[in-house]
Amino acid sequence: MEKLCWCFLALINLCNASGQTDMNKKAFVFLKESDNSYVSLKRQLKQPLEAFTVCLSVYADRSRTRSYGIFSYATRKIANEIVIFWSKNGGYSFIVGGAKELFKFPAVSMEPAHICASWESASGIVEFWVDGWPMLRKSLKKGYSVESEANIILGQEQDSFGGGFNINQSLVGEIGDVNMWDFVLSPEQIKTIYSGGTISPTVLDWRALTYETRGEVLIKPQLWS
Ligand SMILES: *[C@@H]1O[C@H](CO)[C@@H](O)[C@H](O)[C@H]1NC(C)=O
Ligand SMILES: [Ca+2]
Repeated sequence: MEKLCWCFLALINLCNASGQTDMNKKAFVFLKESDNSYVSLKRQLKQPLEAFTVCLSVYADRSRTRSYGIFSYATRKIANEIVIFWSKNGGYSFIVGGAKELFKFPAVSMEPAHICASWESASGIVEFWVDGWPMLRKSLKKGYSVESEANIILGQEQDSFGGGFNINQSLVGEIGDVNMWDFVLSPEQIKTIYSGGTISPTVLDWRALTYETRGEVLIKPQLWS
């Protein structure tokens, strides 16, 4: 009996281990517009978030021709609980709890972008960093807390919990280095991340990622690292 239990535990460990992938220097690649290709990320989160930081690298067309979702965190109550979005109106939209701020950005570069976005409930301050540079701080949703039960999706923008995709908001390009913390990274820490260093992620860890892909999603070496 004891032996049987031990075997069972060993099996569970094996399952857990195989569910996590080190995505270091890899990217999810979306080659064309679709409303059914995406990556669903599993996170470790038990309590509502009073603060967070999301960092990622994205390589996609930053022009005025097309908007697309970059990071979509939906809860049962609010589809746009956390959203990072390229808006063809000329910048990055950052949404928390359904409230939006636009960070205007010159739409000239065709280079991969490194983005860090953070929010803290106590002050409502949102920060948005592009390639290690901070945009001016803004504020939204002071006193709010972000629900922990969420669908986190890359490649599509959710209009409902785990669905409601629009082909015209799909990501065409590549995304990687997606990490999330349940606190606001300091400016020094953001610079550390931007220059390739590590601050142990607490919510999503690119080096130990649990994910599922649907439709046509390729996993390829990053072009930018
Ligand atoms: C996507 O955009 C095209 C061209 O503007 C439009 O015809 C189509 O209805 C849009 N699709 C959806 C699902 O909004
Ligand atoms: Ca949408």
